[in-house]
Amino acid sequence: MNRRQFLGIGAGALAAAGLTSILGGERARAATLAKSGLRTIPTFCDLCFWKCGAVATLRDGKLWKIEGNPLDPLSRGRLCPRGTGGVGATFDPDRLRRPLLRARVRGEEKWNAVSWDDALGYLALKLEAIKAAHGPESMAMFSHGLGGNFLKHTLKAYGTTNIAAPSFAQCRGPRDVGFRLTFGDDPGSPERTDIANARCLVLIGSHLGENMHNTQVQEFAQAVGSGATIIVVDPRFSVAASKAKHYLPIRPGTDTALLLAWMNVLVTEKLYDAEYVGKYGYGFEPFAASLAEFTPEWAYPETCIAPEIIRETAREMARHRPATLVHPGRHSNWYGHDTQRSRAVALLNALLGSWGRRGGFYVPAQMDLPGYPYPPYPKSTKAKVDNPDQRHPFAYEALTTGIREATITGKPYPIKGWMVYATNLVRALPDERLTLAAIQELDLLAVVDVIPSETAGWADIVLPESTYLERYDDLNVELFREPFIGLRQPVVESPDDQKPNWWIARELALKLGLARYYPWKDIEEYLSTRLEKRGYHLADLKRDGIVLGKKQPIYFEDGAPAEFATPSKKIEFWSSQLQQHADAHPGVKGFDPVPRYEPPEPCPSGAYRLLFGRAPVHSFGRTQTNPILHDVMPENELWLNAGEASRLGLRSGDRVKLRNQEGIESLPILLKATERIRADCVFMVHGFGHTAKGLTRAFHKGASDVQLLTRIKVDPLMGGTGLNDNFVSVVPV
Ligand SMILES: Nc1nc2c(c(=O)[nH]1)N[C@H]1C(S)=C(S)[C@@H](COP(=O)(O)OP(=O)(O)OC[C@H]3O[C@@H](n4cnc5c(=O)[nH]c(N)nc54)[C@H](O)[C@@H]3O)O[C@H]1N2
Ligand SMILES: Nc1nc2c(c(=O)[nH]1)N[C@H]1C(S)=C(S)[C@@H](COP(=O)(O)OP(=O)(O)OC[C@H]3O[C@@H](n4cnc5c(=O)[nH]c(N)nc54)[C@H](O)[C@@H]3O)O[C@H]1N2
Ligand code: SF4
Ligand SMILES: [Mo]
Repeated sequence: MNRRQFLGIGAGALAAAGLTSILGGERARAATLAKSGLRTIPTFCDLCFWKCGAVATLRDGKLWKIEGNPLDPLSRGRLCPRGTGGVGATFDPDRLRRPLLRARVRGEEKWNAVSWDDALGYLALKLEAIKAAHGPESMAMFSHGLGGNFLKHTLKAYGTTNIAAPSFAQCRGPRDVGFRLTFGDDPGSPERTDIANARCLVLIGSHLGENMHNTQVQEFAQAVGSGATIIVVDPRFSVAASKAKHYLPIRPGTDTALLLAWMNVLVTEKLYDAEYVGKYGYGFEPFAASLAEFTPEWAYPETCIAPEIIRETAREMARHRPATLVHPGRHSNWYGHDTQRSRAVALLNALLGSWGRRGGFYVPAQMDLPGYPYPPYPKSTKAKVDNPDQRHPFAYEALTTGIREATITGKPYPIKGWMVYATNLVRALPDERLTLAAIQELDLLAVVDVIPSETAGWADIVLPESTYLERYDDLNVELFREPFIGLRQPVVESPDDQKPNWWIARELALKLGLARYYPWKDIEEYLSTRLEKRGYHLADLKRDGIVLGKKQPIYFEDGAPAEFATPSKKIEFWSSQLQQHADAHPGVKGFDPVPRYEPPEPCPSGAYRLLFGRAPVHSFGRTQTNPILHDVMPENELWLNAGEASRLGLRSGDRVKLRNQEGIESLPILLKATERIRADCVFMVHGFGHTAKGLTRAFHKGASDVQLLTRIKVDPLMGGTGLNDNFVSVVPV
């Protein structure tokens, strides 16, 4: 496949990367600092999943600050605001401090502190009981991020295959499936977007600058600085829109109509990259014919984007091709037919010839570092529970919401235990009511977290983890422009009785009689074993935080392999896989081999479509208690069009509540009356409105979008949960 693996060769590779001088400078700087009582320790950030290389500075043995590691290609020496505020996680007074067992009723948030031995002993007993009564598959695990690797290993060794993360069905799943159907590979994480070299960048609801994924934001600034044309499509005038030459305030949910019309212009005006399409394309002729009806005039009443603007922006994209990058987005679960929208984004890029080209999508590489040689996991006789009968045939990762459904219904077989690592399920999955209903069916809910989240509040057992600045984690073997390995290592000690995930996972395995799955004694031994296999040394990574591999050609024009892992081995303008599925299941909707437009549900009168997104200083619902980040943004606001606000007699600074289509009300939220949003929708930053009592700083500050997202549109192809068909009225408080 396209996942190119290379043997990186330490010093030689560094010289090739031109980084030896930075490396020397960094080592000299560390030596100078040491003389003045300052000590620097490299690691990588965990305030989100971008995993930026960082350097922490200790002053008199105490954690002082954290900055980017200049050697690291992701951060290039600079962290985003969240990463910089990361030190706050270590002295957050709301932190979990010791293992807790539920005192009485679930959800009451009353606990008894116990020893680790008792906590893990209890957990092991519960796991054994579930296995004995229902089989190990009835224990499910939810996990988000690298830190879950060891616990997943323990649970697989115990015998379950039901392991899921919200990053698929609630995040990038539709995008990845849409791109895989088209190019045979997905945009990846970190995305393989060559934003820095784009001459034209098209952002469709990718709100870079609010969405703070560091490398992308830095490259976005570079692209703006070098005069690239920016085209932003968003119902809200985002930060990115403020940098755009063309801002298209689209009617929410109509992006596929715009994409089809853009492609119609490129094809009818013969502006597409005919050579590229001829060389790599499959099924272009019928695809081109299918576009005929989707003229800019057809798209106008759907999108509210005038035909001349659609033509002008299409021509502008063509002028800069192949260095025109139509960003694939990331959180792509919007309206329930999102894989098809993402396929349209992929096809537009294919017409522009940007996949595999400079200024488009580069071809990433990864260091060849094998996993630890563990014994094979026990074989399960049961299929995974989340996607019975493959009803979503293109889901290639497990569906969190599928496991939740099986937990509620007991079908295809019962799920009796949840192990939850670093995901706040109650707030990450839409329709909180269903998550709580599922929890009622469990014999065991175990949560590993750093703060007493909403999900921890419902748990039978809560295990306090050391923060990322207090622990080792698994290695980050990144698939990126230049291959590299990053190390997370402890910078300070945990203040109380918190433990790192690897320790928890290993101790639990020992209690379950699974010692043979943990041949290593501690994490350093594990890391060394993996590294030494390819001639790297833990000591080098501890000193530099990173080892870089050899740069390889990353564009087709420079010799990167142009391979497409689709059935035709080409870029599929006409999807043979979707065709096959449609043929086998006549009458089943949504599997058209070329994207079709499905209009969104109309907005009821007097109501607004609820949209949500990110703020630069917060990550989801995980940073609101961080003292530093809380101070910068203590609560969220409701963006409402200024005209609508004045019609309702409301002004900025008023407190309002939102009431959704089912009458569910939010907590009070501050109003922001603004011209920066269309009149048919409202917007809020996700992650606020905490209701867990232990989150004292964040408790009842702002409102939660999740509580209002009770109508879910499921993507037939891959089971993603479209969340943008919820409508709210604004009620003064
Ligand atoms: N309504 C709505 N739902 C959404 C989204 C949205 O925008 N709106 N976004 C979706 C997207 S794109 C995603 S990716 C998912 C994200 O969903 P999640 O990954 O569930 O994100 P969080 O809600 O921040 O939950 C992370 C949890 O991990 C805990 N945590 C933080 N650091 C550590 C640590 O070091 N160790 C451990 N053990 N725990 C830690 C936090 O305290 C928090 O409880 O949510 C999805 N769901
Ligand atoms: N600061 C910060 N940065 C983050 C994160 C974080 O928690 N905090 N989380 C990271 C993660 S895991 C993810 S998945 C990404 C998510 O970030 P992105 O993938 O960039 O975007 P979304 O959250 O889906 O989209 C929000 C934007 O889409 C617009 N929008 C809503 N509906 C429509 C529509 O119908 N059409 C169009 N064209 N636009 C629409 C909204 O107005 C908003 O500007 O952010 C990442 N970066
Ligand atoms: S993007 Fe920001 S929060 Fe995420 S890893 Fe990088 S510095 Fe940390
Ligand atoms: Mo995400």
